[in-house]
Amino acid sequence: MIVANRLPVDRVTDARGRSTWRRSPGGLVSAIEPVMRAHDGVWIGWPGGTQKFKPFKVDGLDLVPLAMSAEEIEEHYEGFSNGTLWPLYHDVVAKPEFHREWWDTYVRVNRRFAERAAELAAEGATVWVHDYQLQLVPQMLRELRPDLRIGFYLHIPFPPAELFQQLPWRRQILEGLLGADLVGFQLPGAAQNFIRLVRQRVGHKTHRDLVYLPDGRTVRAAAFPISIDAGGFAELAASDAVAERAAAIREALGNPRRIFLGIDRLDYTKGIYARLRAFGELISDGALTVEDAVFVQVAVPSRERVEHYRNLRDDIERLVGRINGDLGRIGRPAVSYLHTSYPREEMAALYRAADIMVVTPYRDGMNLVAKEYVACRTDEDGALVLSEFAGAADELRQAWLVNPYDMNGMKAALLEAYHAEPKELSRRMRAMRKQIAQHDVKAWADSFMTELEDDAAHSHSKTVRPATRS
Ligand code: GDG
Repeated sequence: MIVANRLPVDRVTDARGRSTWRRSPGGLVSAIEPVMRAHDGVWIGWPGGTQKFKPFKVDGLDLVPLAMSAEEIEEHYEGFSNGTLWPLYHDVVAKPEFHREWWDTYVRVNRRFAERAAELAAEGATVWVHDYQLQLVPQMLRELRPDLRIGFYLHIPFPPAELFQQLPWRRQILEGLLGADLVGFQLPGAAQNFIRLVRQRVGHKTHRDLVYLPDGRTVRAAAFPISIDAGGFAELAASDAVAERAAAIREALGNPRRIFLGIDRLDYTKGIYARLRAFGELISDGALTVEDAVFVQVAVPSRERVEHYRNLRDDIERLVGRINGDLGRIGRPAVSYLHTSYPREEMAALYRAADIMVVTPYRDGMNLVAKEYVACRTDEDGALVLSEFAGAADELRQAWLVNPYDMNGMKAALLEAYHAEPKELSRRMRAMRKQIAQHDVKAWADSFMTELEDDAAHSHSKTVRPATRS
C-alpha cells in the first residue's frame, strides 16, 4: 500500500465537457507501479480539490481518494506543509510560519490518512508512506495496526538540528517518523541529522543508522537517492518526433550558438531569480551577446494560492522584463520565459535542444530535472551547471558545480560551460550518463522495498543491542 499526499492522477475535462482521470506524468508512479501490481497494491491519496470520490481504478491501479475540505487544503497543505515545513526543511530560504491552527489541522489530516490505511491494509501488509505532508502517519498507523511493515520516504531535505529545533512540534514529528521500520532520505547527511535529533530530542539510544526504542523495536534511517526512468527518457529523446521538435525549437529561437535552459517549478528554493541575473550580467558585461546565446526559462506554475509564491512570480517576471528591455533586440530576447507546464515529449525536446542546462537551487532534496537532462543527452554532449546544494550533486560530480549564492562563481561556470570543448563535454557527460543508467528509479524502488521487507523480517533477531543500552 502506498500512502502519499496526492493520488497519481489528475482530473481532466475533455472537449465534450466530460471529466475523467488521467495518470499524472512522473517517474515515481512508473517506479512504484510494478511493485503495486505484483502485490495487488492500493494507493491512498488526495485527488486534489474538495470533491469526494469513491475508490476507482485507472490503468489497473487501485486508487483510494481521500477528500480534503477547503479549510484542510488551506491549513494542512498550503499552511503547515508548504508554509511551515517546506521552508524549514529547505535551509529556511524563506521564513517558516508557525501557527497552532495549522498544526492542529496537520494532525487531523494525518490521522485520517492513517485511519483509512489501517482500515484497508491486509494482515501483515507493507505500507510505504511518502513525504513531508504525512510525517505523523507512521506512528498513528502503527498504533492502529502493529502487524504492518511500515516504510517512510522523505523526498525533500531533512534539516540539521540547528534549524529543525525551531519547530514547536519537533518532538511529535520525530516520534511520528519513528513509527516506521525504515525511514528513507535522499542523502546520508539527512539520515544522520534525523538520528542525531532522535538521540538529542527524544532521548532514544542510537547506533550508526539504527534507533533502539524502549519497546524493543528498532528503526533504521538511511539514504536512498531517488532517480528517474533513465531508459525511458533516453528512448523518448532519441525518437524522430523529439529530434524534429528539438530542431524546430532551435530554429524558432533564431539558431543561436548556444541555448541555456532552466526548467523548475516556480519555487523560491530553485534559485531562478539569481541564475537569470547571472545570465543578464554576462550579456551586459559583453561576455555573451543575444545573437549567440539565449536563456530559455520554463517556470512551471506551483502553489499559486500561497502569497510567497505569487510575490516570487512577480519578482522573476519583473527581472525578465528588465533584462529583455535593457539587453534584447527585435526578435532576439535575452530570456525566453514560459510560465506553463508541458507534456513529457516537449520536455524531452527542450532537454535535447539545450546546450547548457542550468540547475541552481539554494537547496533541493534531489532535483530530477538535472538527471532527466543527462538521460536525454544520448549523443553524450551538452553541459550541466548544477548547484552544490541539490542532492543530485552527490552523484553528478562531473557537472559544473556552483554555489548559487556566489554570483561571480555562477557567472564563471556559465561561461566555462559555454566555451567548453566537445571533448570535455563528452568526457563529463559520459560519466554522468553511466551513473544514472546504473542508478535508475527502478533500482531506487527495489532497494527501498527490499530493505524494508528484509528489515521487518529481521527486526527482532538481527539487531544486537549496543553494550551501552541499559
Ligand atoms: C521534489 C523535491 C526531488 C516539471 N515540469 C514539468 C514536468 N516536470 C517534472 C520534471 C521532474 C519533476 O516534475 C520535478 O522534479 P524535481 O526533482 O526537479 O523537483 P520537485 O518538484 O521540487 O520535487 C526534489 C523530487 O521531489 C523527487 O523526490 O528530486 O528535490 O523537491 O520529473 O520533469 N513534467 C512535465 N511537464 C512539465 O511542465 N511533464
